[in-house]
Amino acid sequence: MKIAGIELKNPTILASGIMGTTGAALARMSRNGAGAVVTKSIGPVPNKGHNNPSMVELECGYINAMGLPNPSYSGFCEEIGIAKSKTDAPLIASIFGGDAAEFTEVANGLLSSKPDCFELNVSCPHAEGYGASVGTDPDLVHEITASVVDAVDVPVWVKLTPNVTDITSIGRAAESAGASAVVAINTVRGMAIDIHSGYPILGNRFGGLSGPAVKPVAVKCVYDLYEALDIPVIGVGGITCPQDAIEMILAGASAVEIGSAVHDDTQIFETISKGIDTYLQKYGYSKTEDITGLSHEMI
Ligand code: RRO
Repeated sequence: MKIAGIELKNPTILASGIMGTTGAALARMSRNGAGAVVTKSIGPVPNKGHNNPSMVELECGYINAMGLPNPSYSGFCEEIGIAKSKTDAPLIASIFGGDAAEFTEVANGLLSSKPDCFELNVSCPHAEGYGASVGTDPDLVHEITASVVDAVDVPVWVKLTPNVTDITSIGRAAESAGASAVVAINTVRGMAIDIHSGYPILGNRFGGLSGPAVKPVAVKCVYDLYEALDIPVIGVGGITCPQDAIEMILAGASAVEIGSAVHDDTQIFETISKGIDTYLQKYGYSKTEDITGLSHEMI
């Protein structure tokens, strides 16, 4: 299936996160059935990230403040090369920066490793100067997206933050700047406190919530973006089983990304793509596109 400029093996994609930190891990996820894989976000300079604990499991999902750890674009090119040599699944490079010039520098710096697509991370909820502070400003999102689209000859997707009043205004900014798709959502800003010590549990004190708790937030964002935009929406947030993926597709997703659930089951891509096929057959549809956004007709 061709979506937003790339040929996916199936509609399940590894979301950006720690499973995308090395070429070997990316290749393993693709061997486990991912239709495409997204790298951990790569920035302009090497960064060791926030202090531990940086990721903690809660009852309802995970909370993290990894703090954008990465070896910079020059350090990561080799990992992309390794991933690409071990698999034929499309590789999507997630990148971040503080402004259009930095995003474009990172994209240009990765071009020699030939990623199939770029995903612009303008949405990390706990990154000073990066992330959500960038992705809540439609003018900045437009400028960043336009600059990267102009610099590269592969599709550019933009990953949006739910930590805004109106996600569609940010989606429209990305679309009008030439994005091939928007990806919704990055994590929801949150916090957890240890009641015995009184300390916030994350080294950074607050962070981004993912997993089942955020699924209804993601479904609403995908639903609204599908209504507002003409480019594909990639749905991500709390998908743990085929039913969750189907719900996201009915809301308007052309494909889904899976992040937190991979930590519990690295075979989840195959389970979910087979489950989607079973659902399509049961209700007499031939492809995922036939049910994308179907819930919008139910009025
Ligand atoms: O590295 C992180 O702390 C991180 C990133 Br870049 C992101 O986009 N979302 C998130 O929850 N954590």
